[in-house]
Amino acid sequence: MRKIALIILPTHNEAGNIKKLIKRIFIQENKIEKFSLEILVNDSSSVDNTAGIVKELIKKYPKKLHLIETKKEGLGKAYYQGFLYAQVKIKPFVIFEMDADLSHQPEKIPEMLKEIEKGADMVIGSRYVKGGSIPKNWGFHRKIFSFFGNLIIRFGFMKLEIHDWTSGFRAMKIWILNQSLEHIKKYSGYVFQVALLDFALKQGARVKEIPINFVDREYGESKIFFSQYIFSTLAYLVMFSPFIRFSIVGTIGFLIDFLILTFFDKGLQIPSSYFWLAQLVSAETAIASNFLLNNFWSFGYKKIKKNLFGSFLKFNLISVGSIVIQSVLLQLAVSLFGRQYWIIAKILIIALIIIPYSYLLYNKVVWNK
Ligand SMILES: Nc1nc2c(ncn2[C@@H]2O[C@H](COP(=O)(O)OP(=O)(O)O)[C@@H](O)[C@H]2O)c(=O)[nH]1
Ligand SMILES: [Mg+2]
Repeated sequence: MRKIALIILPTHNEAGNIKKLIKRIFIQENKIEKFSLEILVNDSSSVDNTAGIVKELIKKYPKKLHLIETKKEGLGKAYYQGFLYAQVKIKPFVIFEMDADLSHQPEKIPEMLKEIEKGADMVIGSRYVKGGSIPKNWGFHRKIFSFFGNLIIRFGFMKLEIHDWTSGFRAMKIWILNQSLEHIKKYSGYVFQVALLDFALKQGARVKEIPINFVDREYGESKIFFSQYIFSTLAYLVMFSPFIRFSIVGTIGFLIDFLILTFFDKGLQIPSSYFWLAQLVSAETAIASNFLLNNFWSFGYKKIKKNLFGSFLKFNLISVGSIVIQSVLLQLAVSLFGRQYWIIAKILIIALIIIPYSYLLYNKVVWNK
């Protein structure tokens, strides 16, 4: 028996595109061995008879073409409703997200399914890998937003290996959706694409990108609102990026270290010869606080439960490593450029070396789920 691969097409006024697209999708079945294709159109408040055209086509493909009609509440909401319907009524093995304006080429569907067969949990049709592209005639601001938006997200999540976070052409195994529906429910606009991919990665999904050439729509117009998109994406990053949380935790650690040392100095007025001990206590308290906050918050999605102490020791070693690196580099900088530059040198060393060093090692050695 062939498994079902369901393509969800959200539509809002796509009368000029939908018929052509559905035909082109079903033709792909000839090139696919292991799956049968079905389509679910979620049409929201179209006034150009998009739903009427789909209803006509259902007569031709009664078992394979489905339609739901909903209120227009944004792309994320439209997919969410489609996923729910699919989960209950269609039970596919793979679900595709795809724009209905012919920007995404149905001819890529067989290749994406091949990657699923080879073991990927999610396949992204990517505009930003070798061989992929965005339309040449896109306005300057749209190119900039799309390109830099992706770059910021890649660095924000420190997941450089994924190039196209906002692509709306994806195939994924149903388990990803079963697990992430609760999480993505809150995101109605385009940021939902970012939320879904972020969540899938945190669940351990194997993600594969294949190049696509994104074609500009011929009929109708784009419904994207850039300002809203940018704002919600940044808000999502601040809330969920482990890297940004890790940076906040680091700042808190710095303040703790500083406050405790000040307390020893001004509050307890310890003798000067005991400063080393005070520094030891304050640094270790900061390290412990960093460890706990990272475990329960920054890396909460891969929290360590067993052998917490062993992990804390590793965490300490990495922290000691960062102090040693700082000492060596600061000494080097002072002897090369002169001692008047030590503050700038220290800031640069922390930003360019210590933060990436510790983030990487914490991920690889301590929280290495
Ligand atoms: N059901 C539904 N579909 C939508 C909504 N907003 C956009 N779409 C569809 O989502 C797809 C992508 O939208 P589009 O405006 O082309 O975005 P762009 O390609 O990023 O400019 C198209 O198939 C639209 O018809 C919505 O609120 N509800
Ligand atoms: Mg489009």
